[in-house]
Amino acid sequence: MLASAVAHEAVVPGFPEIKVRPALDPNSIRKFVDPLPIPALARPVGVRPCPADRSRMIPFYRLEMREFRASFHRDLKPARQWGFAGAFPGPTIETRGNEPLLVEWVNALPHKHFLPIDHHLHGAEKHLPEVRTVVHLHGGKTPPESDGYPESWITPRQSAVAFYPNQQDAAMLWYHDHAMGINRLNIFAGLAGAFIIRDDEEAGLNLPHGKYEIPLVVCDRMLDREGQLYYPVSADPDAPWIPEFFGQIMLVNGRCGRISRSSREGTGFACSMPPTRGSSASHCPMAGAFTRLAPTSACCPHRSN
Ligand SMILES: [Cu+2]
Repeated sequence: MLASAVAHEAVVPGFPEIKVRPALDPNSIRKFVDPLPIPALARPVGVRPCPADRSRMIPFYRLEMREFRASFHRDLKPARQWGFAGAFPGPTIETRGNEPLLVEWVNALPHKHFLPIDHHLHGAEKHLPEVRTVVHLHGGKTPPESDGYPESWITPRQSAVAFYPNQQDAAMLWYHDHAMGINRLNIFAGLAGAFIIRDDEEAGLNLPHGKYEIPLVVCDRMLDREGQLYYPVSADPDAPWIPEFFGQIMLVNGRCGRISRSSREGTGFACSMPPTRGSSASHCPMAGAFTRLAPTSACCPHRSN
């Protein structure tokens, strides 16, 4: 619906009711100059009794949602973002099937949102706190009380502990905000990260692993010419919600401009812009595809496109 056409005009073709700040022209971004960032691995801060079996001690993680500034490309100014542990994507949580863990999700965000809330939407009414978060593990088989129900939100300076039994097959999942009425904004701001479950069956496939396995978090974002996140709004300031849009910039692990990475051995890792775009639709708040790529030394050694 919307891509480079907005690079030079503040209109969305065919959607005059949507206001768009002058957008960054994706063709103006230098390609292959930034290395591929790899999200940090989350580390447990201790152990706690397992809610399902108090005699068993299980890893306990604590992840703070914080505001931070980081640029999406070396030629762009640092952009205001929200992220787990002050990063987008947040730290990758890695575990094994049937190895339960606990996460304390901490809301350490400001009290004011920096993206446009529509208070007419159900669950985002004016009398409610602006900044509300609750974390859902997408694809996780999670008990109801830890599943991140949209109305189980917490506000700044609150936290909630979630229990993830991980009684499921190996998979790459993702965790993300799920708060009623504003989760499209919270995810757009950066509140998402990867969650990898491993098992023996996956290990038996002998796939590339260790430093040869890189999680990729791919999503579309709309950036303005200053390199700042920009969430388009309707022409009605009282009701800024729009049904959907597609950002003109693709991010891979929080960076744009076709990132590249070479290992010390000189093996190239391919990571180019995906041909499809993710949706930032409010009712379908996918932050993007979560995938893992193997190194490409077999098919295109020493290339980084
Ligand atoms: Cu989800």
